[in-house]
Amino acid sequence: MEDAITLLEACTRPVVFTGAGMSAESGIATFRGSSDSLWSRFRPEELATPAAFHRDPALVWGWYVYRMAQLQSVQPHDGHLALARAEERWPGLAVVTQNVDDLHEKAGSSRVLHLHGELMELRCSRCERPFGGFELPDIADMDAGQRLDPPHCDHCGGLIRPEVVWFGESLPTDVWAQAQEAIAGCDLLLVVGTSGQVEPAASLVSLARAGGARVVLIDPGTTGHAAVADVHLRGAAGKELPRLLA
Ligand code: BV8
Ligand code: ZN
Repeated sequence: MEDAITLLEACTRPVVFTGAGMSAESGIATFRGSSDSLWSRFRPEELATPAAFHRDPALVWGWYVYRMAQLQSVQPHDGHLALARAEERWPGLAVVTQNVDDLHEKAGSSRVLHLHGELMELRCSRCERPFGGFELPDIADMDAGQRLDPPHCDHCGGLIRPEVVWFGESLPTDVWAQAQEAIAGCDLLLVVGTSGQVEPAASLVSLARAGGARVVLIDPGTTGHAAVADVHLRGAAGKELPRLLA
């Protein structure tokens, strides 16, 4: 731990890079690994793709409504709060996240870059107009596999979808450019809770290394990123971040 603390104390331009493991202790299942993971019931290719939505909109929309409803009942944990407080030490601290939940914002982080979009933002799948006013059901009345017909756009009648990046879709160009710029210029990348299996997000760690940054990894498991980390804190985000950033 002291190595990681020494590295943090020496850095002036850190950036944080988070994945689904960052939300695990708030009660949101990770994508891979854990038994109750979101993917254990459904494979990513089945749900998080344009083809899946086209083939079975009710299954895909029902899964996202379940995840949106779940988000209403979860809170950021001490790790999110520690990252938000770290802005006092590093004003403008960028949190580059693969997560589509709003837990970093709820904890108070003010510069969050969502590489894979945001679950609570809805838009028309045809004319791309933003869609507001969707009445979320209570999570208690739902089950993860429930099928629900998506609403229709009141402008063109297209099906409404979440503003998330599906497999095979490009990342939002402005967010991707900002993330690359922040990470290429950082002197320490704090990588928290990502298996490093999804591209191009995972390539950001090598981008940091290429820019000469040190890499501190927080993950109870081993991941591809462990091979390039200067320090690997093998613990949970909710425990390690408050200790590291105290
Ligand atoms: C793109 C939003 C190109 C949706 C997500 C074939 C066809 C098409 C593309 C591809 C292909 N083959 C490969 C690709 C590229 C593809 C890809 O990478 N596929 C993978 C599966 C091989 N990527 C894409 O398609 C991307 N787009 O390439 O576009 C293109 C270019 C030009 C023009 C057109 C297209 C888009 C990828 C984005 C997909 N969307 N999410 C939704 O959420 O429903 S990805 C999804 O996985 C989430 O965003 C998630 O964050 C992300 C990555 O997973 P992780 O965050 O790493 O989470 P995971 O569960 O895997 O790991 C959790 C980790 O936490 C573990 O290490 C665990 O040990 C740890 N942990 C657990 N508990 C804790 C913890 N750590 C700390 N504390 C704890 N308590
Ligand atoms: Zn429309």
